[in-house]
Amino acid sequence: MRVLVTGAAGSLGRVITVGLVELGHDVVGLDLVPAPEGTPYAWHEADCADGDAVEAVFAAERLDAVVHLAGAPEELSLPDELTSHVITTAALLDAMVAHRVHRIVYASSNHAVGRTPRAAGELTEQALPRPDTYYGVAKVAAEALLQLFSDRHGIDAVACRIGSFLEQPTSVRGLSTWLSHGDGVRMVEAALSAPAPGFAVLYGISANTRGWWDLEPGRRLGYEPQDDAEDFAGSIEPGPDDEAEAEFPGGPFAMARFHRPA
Ligand code: 15L
Repeated sequence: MRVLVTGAAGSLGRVITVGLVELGHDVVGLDLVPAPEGTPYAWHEADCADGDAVEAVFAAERLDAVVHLAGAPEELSLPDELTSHVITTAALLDAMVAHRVHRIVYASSNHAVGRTPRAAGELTEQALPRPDTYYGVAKVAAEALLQLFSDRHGIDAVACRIGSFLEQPTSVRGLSTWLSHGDGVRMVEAALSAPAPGFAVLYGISANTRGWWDLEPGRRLGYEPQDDAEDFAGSIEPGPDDEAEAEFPGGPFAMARFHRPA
């Protein structure tokens, strides 16, 4: 497959692009910044929030799928979040319809449902939107756009509600929410190749012993996580916020200090 990866220079993108190339895909990178030296595949420097710039990329490339990883990974103002996650997703979806590209894999986030009380039980794909921040609100709205374009235009769109994508877990929360680099690649590959998923949601975590997010929706799409954060449990120091962070999936994002006026 020839796959456009947005945010190719970011923390997800740097790993996922390498994994997709190793799996035999033809990658086209897209980012605000120039290609890192020695990048062995095509690259476009553009802002995904600029519809004309996105259209120009699609006009220049023959693409089979999009992996949309671009976006601010932290809490910003509401307008900035909407631009970063919703406007970019809309620009890509418009270009996909215009150029008959039928599949998008989206880096959504656990923060779309980050205020679902843990006491409500396992976090499933049926969880209603329950964001913990404006970042989460924007992820919810981006997922709604994917559903809309799936219904109206038959686009296959897999929203991966990613946990904590890191080389290794760094906190007690991470022992539940970790997504290893290898599993991240496996997750994207499954979401790219699952036959006719329509609009689908999966939880992007590894097979963590302490996980409490449903892995079944991912398994149905062919995502079989192989790593377990528990292997690192012995090296994690307890932190002062562990208990509070365990109350909601969003952990620190769900806590009071992340609140700001709209
Ligand atoms: C995310 O979606 C964020 O982009 C990242 O900064 C972390 O907060 C991560 O989730 C997480 O929940 O650990």
